[in-house]
Amino acid sequence: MWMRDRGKVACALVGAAALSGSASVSLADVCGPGADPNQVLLAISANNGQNTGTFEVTQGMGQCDSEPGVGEFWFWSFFSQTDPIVLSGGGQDIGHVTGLAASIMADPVVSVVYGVQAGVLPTSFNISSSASFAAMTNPTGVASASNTLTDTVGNGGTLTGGFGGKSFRASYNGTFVFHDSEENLSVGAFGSTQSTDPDFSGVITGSVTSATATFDFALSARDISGGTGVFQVVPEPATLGLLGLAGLMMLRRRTR
Ligand SMILES: [Ca+2]
Repeated sequence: MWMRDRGKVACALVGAAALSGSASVSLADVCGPGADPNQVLLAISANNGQNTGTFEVTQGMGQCDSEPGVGEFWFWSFFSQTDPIVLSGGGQDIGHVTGLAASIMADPVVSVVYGVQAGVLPTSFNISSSASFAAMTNPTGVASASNTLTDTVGNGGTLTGGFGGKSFRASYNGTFVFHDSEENLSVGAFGSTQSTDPDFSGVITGSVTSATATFDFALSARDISGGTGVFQVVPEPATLGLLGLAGLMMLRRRTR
């Protein structure tokens, strides 16, 4: 599972490098010498209508690293089917987390990966990762996500998005919505299904200083959902991105 996660991180890194040409935005708040180890960079909460359980990942729990041509990035991950993170509150076992990961890359890119199981009651989950960075003017946003629903009980299942029928949101500067995606899901007995909403990109007019990737959904009792969401904010000019992509393709050809 660790290797799979590393693969996802590597894919996102390559995507980021291709789109932006070069890593040009510093992650001073995330990986710089003044970064606060207590800063929460990833949070998950579960609510069953009676109680709420939360788990937070601070900067200090993860690692900063850098790779040539990509720049610096922070990441943290957890995967365990047998020993999940239990989200509890008010003496209740509200939901389980079997997988959770986040990475924040220069340029910047914010991504979250999750695997959760609802408790004995229908459970609402919120999983969110956020990063701030030096202001960018009129950048291009790229939102990409996918998630799944599996019924484990044999009574069918539903996943209902918390953003007006969508379960993933890419937002910036705190509360400004860039794009919502990933439709409501439903399955029959022991069924499994996956969201099909396409990726989305577009120019964000004005100054952008933070990016947030959030999943929010209600999940039927004891059922399972997993997903990946990525929000990239690519500095202009966009032509640099095309040149970067072309350069990467040429580099790949040369190395074959
Ligand atoms: Ca079910």
